[in-house]
Amino acid sequence: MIVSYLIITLCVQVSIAAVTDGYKSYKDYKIYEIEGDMFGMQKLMGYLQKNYELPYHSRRGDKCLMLVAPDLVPLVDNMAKAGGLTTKTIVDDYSEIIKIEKANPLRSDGFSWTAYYDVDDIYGYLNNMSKTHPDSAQVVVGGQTYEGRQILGLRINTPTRNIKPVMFIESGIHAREWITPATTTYFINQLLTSEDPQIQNLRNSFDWHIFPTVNPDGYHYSYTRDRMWRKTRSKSSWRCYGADPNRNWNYNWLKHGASSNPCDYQTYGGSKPFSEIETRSLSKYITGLDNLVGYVAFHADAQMLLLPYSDSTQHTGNYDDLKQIGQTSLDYGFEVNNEQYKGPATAAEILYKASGGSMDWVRYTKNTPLAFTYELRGRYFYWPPSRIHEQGDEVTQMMLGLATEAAKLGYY
Ligand code: 0X9
Ligand code: ZN
Repeated sequence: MIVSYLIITLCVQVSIAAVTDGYKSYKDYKIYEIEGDMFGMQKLMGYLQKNYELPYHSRRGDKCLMLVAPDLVPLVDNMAKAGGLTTKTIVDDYSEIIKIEKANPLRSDGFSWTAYYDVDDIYGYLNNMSKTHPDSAQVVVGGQTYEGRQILGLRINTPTRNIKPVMFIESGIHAREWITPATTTYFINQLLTSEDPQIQNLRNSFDWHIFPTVNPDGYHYSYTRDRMWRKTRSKSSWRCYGADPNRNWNYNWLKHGASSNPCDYQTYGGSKPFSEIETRSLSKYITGLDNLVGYVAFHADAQMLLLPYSDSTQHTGNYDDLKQIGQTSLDYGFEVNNEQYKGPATAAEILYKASGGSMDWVRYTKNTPLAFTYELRGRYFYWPPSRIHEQGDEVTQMMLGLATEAAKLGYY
């Protein structure tokens, strides 16, 4: 009784300390790298997850990265010591990282790839591109959001007599994965302005439907209120908000790696499949696409290429082809920055089991042959704005590799 009272008091104090004027500054929050005994690690993580809201934690191999509130530091230090674990401070004050990301938000010459922008600026960029390339690019509405926004994308379909295969790109479904909308607009820019004949050929080969931010409410909230926000912004209970839009699709909903607790900060699957207007409306848009040959989702930051199905280690249908196409895609990407991605493999094989995701629903309901999820690079969702172009070039080449190998195997 006394212990739980203390825990509740501590939790309340943690949230009060961190939020000023509705903006969560993450002042003095630390990124800890915790290493050591597996049993001790499980105990520590289990305890923290049960009793506190951890805004971020990620496990890679035997190391764990965690964002620790200043009030929690003594507790984590003590528990780690008792469990035979070592802790190392990677970032002393996470608010400094957020400041770097927000520096120089709008350049006088308009949109760029040396800064991160809020939704309206991203949408402004899409509108500009449709105006400057009226014959080939058109703004499309993929769906609606809880807060009344539209999910806007750019359809790039250069005029030809033939009907082209459709390639869909979904980005930013997780609000805090900022590198994904930035990389996606970079890719759009490459498709529309590159003088490289291979990229021009890539542009002309498909009817592209590209959505840089399919969770714009969440992204705006992450941009203006809470950098670590991942979900949508619907009201899910009397005091909690949002569902994980990559756990809300109607395929094996809530079976693996999803929470049924509306207050879960990370993976609440929603009250029912497609409870979120974002996933519901976007799924209708996708249902209406004839000739959908490819569905590509961009996430961050596990540096992997994932294949369907995310909650299974079984190899489905054209798995061998997907593996070959995915490997070529990664090889093309590697040429740019010598960066190695894990996979291609299912999430269940190399990350964790997760049901209710978009790629799996699309693959299952539309039997879309080319279905991929790219986990881009970064750490604790941070990627320096001055280096967005690195991942932009990498992804452009990855898409070229994907298309090249898929063509070789006769997919279009
Ligand atoms: O958990 C996720 O949704 C993805 N990882 S992330 O760290 N970006 O949150 C993995 C997605 C795997 N794909 C599907 N579940 N469809
Ligand atoms: Zn994600």
